[in-house]
Amino acid sequence: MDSVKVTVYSIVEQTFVVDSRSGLNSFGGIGLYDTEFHVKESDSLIIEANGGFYNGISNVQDANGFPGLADPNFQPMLPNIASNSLIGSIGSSFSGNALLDDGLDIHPVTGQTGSELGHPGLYGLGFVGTSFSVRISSTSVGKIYFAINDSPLDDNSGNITIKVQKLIFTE
Ligand SMILES: [Ca+2]
Repeated sequence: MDSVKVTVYSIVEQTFVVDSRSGLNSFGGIGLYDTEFHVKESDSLIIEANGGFYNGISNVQDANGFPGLADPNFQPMLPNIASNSLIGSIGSSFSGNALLDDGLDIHPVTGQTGSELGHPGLYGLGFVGTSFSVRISSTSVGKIYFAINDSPLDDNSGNITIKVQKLIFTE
């Protein structure tokens, strides 16, 4: 008799309203947004972000931010990632624990990768944007933090609504 492999998982879902001033104090922010949402090895993490905000100069349509790097005079937390985008990490250190999508991050309008746009990493390590997914590895477990990759942050207004799901596999 043939055996059938069945994958069983449960879903934990939570929604966060993240202030567009979220980010390190040294960038004018009110602090990183601490979700208190934990992930462990082999969980699948799925993030969807909705809404835009005002960055002090112009409206940012959505969490993908602007398709380019920031003005060198206003370097955000992750200068090689799209400015005004939603960024994330597991743990509060973005330098060591920035989230990396396991899909091919592409420009939301043109479909080009960061490399094709001449900015390797533009949609890479740390970039969450409007849509993100990853299977958690043993080296990245803990709490999820968010920030907006803008500088300064203190002239921003508005919130982004972020739905975070984890799929917990039980075999
Ligand atoms: Ca700003």
